Amino acid sequence: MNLGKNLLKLYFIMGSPNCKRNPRDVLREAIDGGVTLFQFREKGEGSLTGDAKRNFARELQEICRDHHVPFIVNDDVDIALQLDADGVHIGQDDEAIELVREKIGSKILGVSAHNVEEAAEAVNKGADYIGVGPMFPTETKADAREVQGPRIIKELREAGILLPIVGIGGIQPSNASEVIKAGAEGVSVITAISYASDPKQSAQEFIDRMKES
Ligand code: TZP
Ligand code: MG
Repeated sequence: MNLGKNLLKLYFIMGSPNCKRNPRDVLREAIDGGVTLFQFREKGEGSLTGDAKRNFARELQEICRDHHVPFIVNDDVDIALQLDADGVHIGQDDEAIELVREKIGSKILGVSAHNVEEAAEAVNKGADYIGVGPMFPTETKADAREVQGPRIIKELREAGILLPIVGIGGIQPSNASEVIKAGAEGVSVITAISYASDPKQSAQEFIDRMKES
């Protein structure tokens, strides 16, 4: 699928463990501030499973639908298909890329990549975009790899990777433009928005600061 030019610009990722307030309100406010794409990532301590996970996903999907923001599901291809989500994001330890592509047809497929080899494989196997990180130190993902910095995005571009890229990990309004300048189409953000006292204002700040780059 050819992703719209600005679809990846401000890619908000969230699950219930990432929120100190009602996640539905956090998502609505973040969208009001300018989020362009949303990923449901229900992971970590206290995360929902089974029917509760699916029902919660459906609620967030409806909020996205009401605001015309595409809804992506992390890892869980079954839920994505049951809900007719707009896409799926998988990591290197999840199901094989080609298998997921086969299951989801033309839905959006995002793949996490950490080096040129993984990025090239994602391109060859039909990913629509790649997520690259961690850009900066983060406490949100317990098993995050070593910080790579925006430099890795520049390296991927220099190696001929043309697929849309989003940076991830420790991204704040203050460092987002470094990621864009390195060659990314957008930034993926969890806590800088989900923990913000004012998610709308945080999202707006991201958009404003990225205009400068
Ligand atoms: N993958 C690499 S870092 C990360 C994920 C899911 C966590 C990003 O969260 P935050 O709060 O934006 O640093
Ligand atoms: Mg995964």
